[in-house]
Amino acid sequence: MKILFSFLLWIAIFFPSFSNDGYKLWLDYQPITNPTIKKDMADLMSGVFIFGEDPTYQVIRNELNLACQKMILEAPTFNTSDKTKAQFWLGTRTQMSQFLSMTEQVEIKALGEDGYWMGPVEVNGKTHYAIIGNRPVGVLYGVYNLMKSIQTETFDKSLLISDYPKVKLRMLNHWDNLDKTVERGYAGASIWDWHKLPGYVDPRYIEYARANASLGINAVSVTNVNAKAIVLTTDFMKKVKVLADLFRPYGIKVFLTARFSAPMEIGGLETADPLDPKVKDFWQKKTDEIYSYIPDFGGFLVKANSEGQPGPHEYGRNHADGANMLAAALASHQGLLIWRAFVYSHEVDEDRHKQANIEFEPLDGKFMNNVILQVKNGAIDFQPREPFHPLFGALKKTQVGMEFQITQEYLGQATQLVFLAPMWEEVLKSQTFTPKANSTVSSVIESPVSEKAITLMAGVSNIGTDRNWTGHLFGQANWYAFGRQAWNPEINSAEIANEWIKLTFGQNQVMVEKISQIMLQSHEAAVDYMTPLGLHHIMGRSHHYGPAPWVTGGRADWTSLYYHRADSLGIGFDRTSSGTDALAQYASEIENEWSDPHQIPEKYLLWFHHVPWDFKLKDGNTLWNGLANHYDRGVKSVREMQQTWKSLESVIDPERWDHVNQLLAIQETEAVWWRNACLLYFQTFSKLPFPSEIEQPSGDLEYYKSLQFPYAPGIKPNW
Ligand code: GCW
Repeated sequence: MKILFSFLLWIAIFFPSFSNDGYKLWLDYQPITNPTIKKDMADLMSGVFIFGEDPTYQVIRNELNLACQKMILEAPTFNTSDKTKAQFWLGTRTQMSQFLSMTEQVEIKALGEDGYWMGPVEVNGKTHYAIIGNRPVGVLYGVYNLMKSIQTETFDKSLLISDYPKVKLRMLNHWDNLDKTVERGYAGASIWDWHKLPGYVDPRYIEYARANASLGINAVSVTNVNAKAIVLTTDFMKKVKVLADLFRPYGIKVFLTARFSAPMEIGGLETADPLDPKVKDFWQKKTDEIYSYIPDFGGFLVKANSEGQPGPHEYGRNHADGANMLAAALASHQGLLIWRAFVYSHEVDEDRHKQANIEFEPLDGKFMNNVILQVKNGAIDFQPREPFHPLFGALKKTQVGMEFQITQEYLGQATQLVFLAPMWEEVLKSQTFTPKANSTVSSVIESPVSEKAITLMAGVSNIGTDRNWTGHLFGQANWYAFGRQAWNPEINSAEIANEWIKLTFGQNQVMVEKISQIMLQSHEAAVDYMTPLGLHHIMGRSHHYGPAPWVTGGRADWTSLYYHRADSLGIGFDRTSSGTDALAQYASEIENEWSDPHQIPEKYLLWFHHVPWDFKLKDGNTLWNGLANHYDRGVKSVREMQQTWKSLESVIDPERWDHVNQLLAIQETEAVWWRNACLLYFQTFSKLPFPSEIEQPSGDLEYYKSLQFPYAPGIKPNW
């Protein structure tokens, strides 16, 4: 048997030709080649003792079994009787207290409910390697960290490591509809099979839970924020209960989206007025019923009075009235109410950038303490690059959580490789100057505003039924990055890329560096060929696929012209005091600097200023030439990514190599399309020639305008 295993191992190492469809994500547990790490792992696994019983410990056993058999081709030995003989101890602080010094206990306790401590523990002259948490789930997180360090060959058994998440709720938001379509989903259908639940449990649910737990993701809302009331019916609760029971040992809580008008749609009431006693009663009973099925139900996520979703405004009430009514129903169960700040009204003719602040600033301090206001990273809508949302910092007495979008609605969907960690890092590191002088967006989301407040980072999922989960293999890196940044918003993108690449493709150093280079240049490249210098919202109508800066007609703030405002004099949206004055919503330090077109970081120039075509950029170029250079640079950068990938053909298995290679070819075509379409269109206003140093945009503007995409994925039904 051993000989056969060694033979297979040899083949696996020397022939990358084994096919790999990406299904196993970053938990593929390839055989370990480094002899020291392999020996250390084998030693540890020769005697494993788990203190006590808990469903999460069964998850740990399963994971160790799987990982060992794949990485060292041997199953671990679980010692159930004599802990002193075991090399490897796992348990909670209380379970292991008699073996820990006072100082160690204090130190571990300080790591909080999800933290873990791992390293050598001396007991009666014998050294055991221990992973200790305050709860079993902390131990599980430690186990995943151990597996990561073994796979990436960084494990050092003499090191003491402790870690804890900086954000309490690390959550995926699925925009999955009940009929298996996914709004803005590009990776196939929804993984939730509501029709077959509760009877049929797809094995994929467990793989999903493992992947999330390995990153520390501890909450998921499984239904679309454009919600259906049926989600709150008894039959549906029975289905959700199955998922909640499955996810519990992985430390994951389930949330549902609540449709504000549910009291009318499924409760037989004539109103959904949040101050009406019958409405309150409906929600209280519904909530109690959910908790009778799912005792640790997370709570509700609500989109109200936004893009046609019902909400408290219908009854002359404000967002706090609506949120607090639901929060009150959840409070006795320790449930949370997550209210989205992505609101903009159909009636109000106001710069969309300003609307959330206009609605929520007056309500600061009026929300119950189990309410979290979930704010998108920027004020418009997940554009390729946005300045941070002015609500971060503006609200001082309301808990604000971050909403990032992992699915690439505006960033190439599933045909483009765009690593999002650098974009999120840029937002998280932005200085807000409020509530404190040295505040950053990450410090705002990491800090609870009151003793009971819960901090939150949410990401709109990019997961679907595609065999590799995310459509584009590199979409997995964005799921991974989200989890890592939710755990620690201060982590840098290069570190995340490095980890993910090693877990996904192995340890070949040259390969790791090359893939890292591709990933780290990809976001800037996309911004360059899509929306450089602060341009935004110039994509195709409704499906949001490809360039369409010419979109006009219909609701103004759904058009492209509304945002770029190109004319014969110049281009850009004046949001200074001479325009819509959206800049006034930021701290004065920012307002002052960004109000000056010569001082504002150029990446935000056209977001806040309408400037003439001959405006001088910092490098001496005119705006027109600079714009053209950016578009062209983006295309060149994609070609570089393509070449780098091609150079890796011999070191990556053909299945994944070819998959990415084909998609990079599409990305190159799409980048050229963006550049040509946008530059040819903007030239109709600037009337200027393209700079000679760029590849001259070719093609016919009318042709680009005529393109239709009736099969583009991810469109909301009736949208
Ligand atoms: O980004 C926009 C999307 C809508 C989405 C909305 C939201 C769920 O185009 O599809 O609806 O944002 O965040 O609510």
